Amino acid sequence: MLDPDELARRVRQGELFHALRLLPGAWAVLRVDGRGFSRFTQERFEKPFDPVFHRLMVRTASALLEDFQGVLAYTQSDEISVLFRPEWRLFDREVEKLVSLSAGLASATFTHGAGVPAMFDGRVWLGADERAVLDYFAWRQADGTRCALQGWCYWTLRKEGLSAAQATRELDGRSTSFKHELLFQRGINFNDLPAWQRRGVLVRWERYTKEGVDPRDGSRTRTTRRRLGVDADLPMKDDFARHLRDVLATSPAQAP
Ligand SMILES: Nc1nc2c(ncn2[C@@H]2O[C@H](COP(=O)(O)OP(=O)(O)OP(=O)(O)O)[C@@H](O)[C@H]2O)c(=O)[nH]1
Ligand SMILES: [Mg+2]
Repeated sequence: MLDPDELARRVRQGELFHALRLLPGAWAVLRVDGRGFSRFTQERFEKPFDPVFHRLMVRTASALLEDFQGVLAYTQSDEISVLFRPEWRLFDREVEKLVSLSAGLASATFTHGAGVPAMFDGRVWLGADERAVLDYFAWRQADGTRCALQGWCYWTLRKEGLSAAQATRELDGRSTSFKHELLFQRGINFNDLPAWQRRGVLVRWERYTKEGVDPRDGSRTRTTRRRLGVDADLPMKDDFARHLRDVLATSPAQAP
């Protein structure tokens, strides 16, 4: 019979990924993405975009930001990116914990709100400096804009009676201006659609002043607290980067 300590030592060697940690001093983003949401949303939500679905995503992003104490969260379509500063130390920066817990919390929050089981995957991104962070979010926003245009064209054609294959073929390899024109011909100006659909939204911390009464002497008190706020009308490209820089520079630290 093997000594129990020896057994544990030997078996633990199989926990190969447990030692993996986020690189010290690096910025990190946890990104979760709805699993198979093309099919999941098909019967349940309006296409291409549904404000009810979007509200569930914002609620899920808020839960992640609050629970993991990130700086900000950005959501577009069925994905959420939560940003953490280099000095962030939760869960000892263990990758397995962060990826599994973020996917778990996202799945639980969304499922609770939707009332039907939904699953998210999770992954982690590392960046050396603020420049890399801005590039990351520029990339996710550009992806969101591209998919929003594609989604609007696809579902407009489907609603006209085209099959999935026909609509896909019609749009295959087409330029951005072709897609804008396709919508315009049908009375839809892509640039006038709600910003949350085209540019995604940001959830971030904001300061507010709480008024109260001191129970000891009845005097009025004012304390500064922080709460989550949503930027639902985001700018794009360089202006989005400027906005993110402002948020990073002014974001209130965790309340004592
Ligand atoms: N109906 C509806 N669908 C949405 C909405 N927002 C996002 N989606 C859909 O969510 C899907 C997200 O795309 P992906 O993440 O690439 O595809 P997926 O099917 O989730 O596949 P995996 O992420 O690889 O598991 C797209 O099909 C979007 O159309 C919405 O508001 N309404
Ligand atoms: Mg998905």
